[in-house]
Amino acid sequence: MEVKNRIILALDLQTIGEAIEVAGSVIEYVDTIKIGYPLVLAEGLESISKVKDEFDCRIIADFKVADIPETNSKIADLTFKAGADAIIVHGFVGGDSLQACLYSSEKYGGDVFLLTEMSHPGASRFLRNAAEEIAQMGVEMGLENYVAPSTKLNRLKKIRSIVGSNSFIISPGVGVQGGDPVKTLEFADAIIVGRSIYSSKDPENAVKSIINSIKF
Ligand code: OMP
Repeated sequence: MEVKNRIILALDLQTIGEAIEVAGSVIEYVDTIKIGYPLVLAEGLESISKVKDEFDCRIIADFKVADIPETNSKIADLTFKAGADAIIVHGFVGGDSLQACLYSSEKYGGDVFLLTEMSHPGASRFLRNAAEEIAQMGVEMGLENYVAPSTKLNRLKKIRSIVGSNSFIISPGVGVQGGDPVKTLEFADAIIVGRSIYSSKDPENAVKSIINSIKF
């Protein structure tokens, strides 16, 4: 996978109008947009195809899928049918639940991103203890795509060492949560950025300054 400028826009807005406006102002620099619950619960699953059709971009559906295999399968099928190119799936529910999403992704020609450790402080209590095993499970199941935190560089580095240099890691937490784009990209292939772009008075300028900061 190749992500333009190594930046994924997290479009966590709650109206399709604002979402289209923000995406439109940065689409020259971004070809991959992450859409999750804020937009989909507010405006419907069709938000995915609305954004995709408007900008002809890659959509990663961030539904952090974490259910029994049968339900995971339904969620993933509906997500890919709605036009998503990829879906983010939790690993802590186990290999059978992850496998259900993988089957769905194969059916629809989409990708699965396996979420390992998370970027917020509270993730240290439970998820940290399982993150390395989750990443290892991903490797054993042939996963190519992973999510790991920019706010915990030592953990991101560890996850990279487990999944290997040929895997693709996208990393959230850059900006408002405290992650640094340059340091993150030492270990990740692309950064996920939300509020630093969409809450900025000038989203285009915000993206441009991130791009300038990561050019080296
Ligand atoms: P900002 O903090 O506004 O840049 O947004 C970060 C985005 O990444 C949000 O959409 C979060 O839901 C998402 N995210 C995390 O912040 N931390 C994680 O550990 C995982 C995700 C994610 O899976 O995308």
